[in-house]
Amino acid sequence: MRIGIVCYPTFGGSGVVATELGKALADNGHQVHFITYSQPARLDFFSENLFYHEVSVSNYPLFDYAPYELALSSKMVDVARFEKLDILHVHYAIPHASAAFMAKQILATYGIHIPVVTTLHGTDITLVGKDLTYKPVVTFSINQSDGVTAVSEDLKKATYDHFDIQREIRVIPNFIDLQRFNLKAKDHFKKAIAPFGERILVHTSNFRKVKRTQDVVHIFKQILTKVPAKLLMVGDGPERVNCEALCRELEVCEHVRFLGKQDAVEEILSVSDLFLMPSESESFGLAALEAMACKVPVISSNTGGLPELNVNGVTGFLNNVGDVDGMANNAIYILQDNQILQKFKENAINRAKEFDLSLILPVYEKYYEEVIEKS
Ligand code: GMT
Repeated sequence: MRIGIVCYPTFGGSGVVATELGKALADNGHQVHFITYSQPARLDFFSENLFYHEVSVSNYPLFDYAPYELALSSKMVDVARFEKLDILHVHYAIPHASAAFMAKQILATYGIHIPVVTTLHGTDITLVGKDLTYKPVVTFSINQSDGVTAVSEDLKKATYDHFDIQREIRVIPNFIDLQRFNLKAKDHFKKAIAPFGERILVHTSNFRKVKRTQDVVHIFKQILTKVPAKLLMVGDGPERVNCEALCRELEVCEHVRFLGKQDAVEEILSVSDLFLMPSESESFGLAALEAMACKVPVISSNTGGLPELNVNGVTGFLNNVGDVDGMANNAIYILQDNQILQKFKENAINRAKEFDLSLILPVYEKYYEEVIEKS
């Protein structure tokens, strides 16, 4: 197939999933055309089946806001026509699904029919999408897509609950490339971070409010009272500065390292003992799956799609959002005993294997075929 993929080319989960899917499809012999405003973060190599088309938005003094969506639709039309795409797959509804709808209408005037698949990732539904500013357009463009997928059962349910959706939403969970995410021998790094064999906790995110990153610091403070430990904070975003201030206030700075945005997250996860994800909402929790693939159990909130990934008492624990004490106690339970920790680590990696790319890729391929045939 010739597949067009539209996504946010950033470190965000939806962009990562889109890029990894495109790479895997290309490896499987499909021709994949990425249409984004800059080179996706994990698309930094050459492959004969991969193409990248940059959307550039020309500005004009009249525009307070440059019309990105129009530039994107125009680029989709151009790529679909000249690369003879069979299908367009857009990740994250806003504004990709409506831009695709517009492109589809324009392509029809050239006698070209191209089916559109929209994958819902989370905040496009649970946060931004249901904001009245966007809701009518999001509802319309989901209904107009030829295929709609959601990354968890919970996100599917949230979409039906919050929007008037008339079509089937197929759940295709996120996946992990176990060739890349696996336990790597990084003992020297471990020793540098935790010279006295302290346990290493890790959090990775975009440090937005929805991630409740300050809870991470509070949980860690409690863990420190029982278990010698270090905390690695990976990523960057608006809440980082507040987390740094909280570390000073709680006097835990000497045990916490803010590493900023990192490409080789798997190396950091490889030295870690426990992953903390106390998010307010999380449609899937890709970062938790990445941790599990590197044999790291997860303490997470009991929200959104997280219970579909993190099995309570098996691969980690789930607590209500904001239950810092509960999360700290569960973390201490896992970290205090070597045998318990090892058991949770084994369970985490075994669970991650259920989301292996090789299992999910054919599901997407079959879904594309189904959508093309039906439309
Ligand atoms: O979590 C974010 O803020 C980024 C966001 C995105 O769209 O990139 O992540 C969402 O999509 C990921 C990939 O499907 C999911 O694993 C995340 O759980 C989801 N985030 C939220 O629902 C908050």
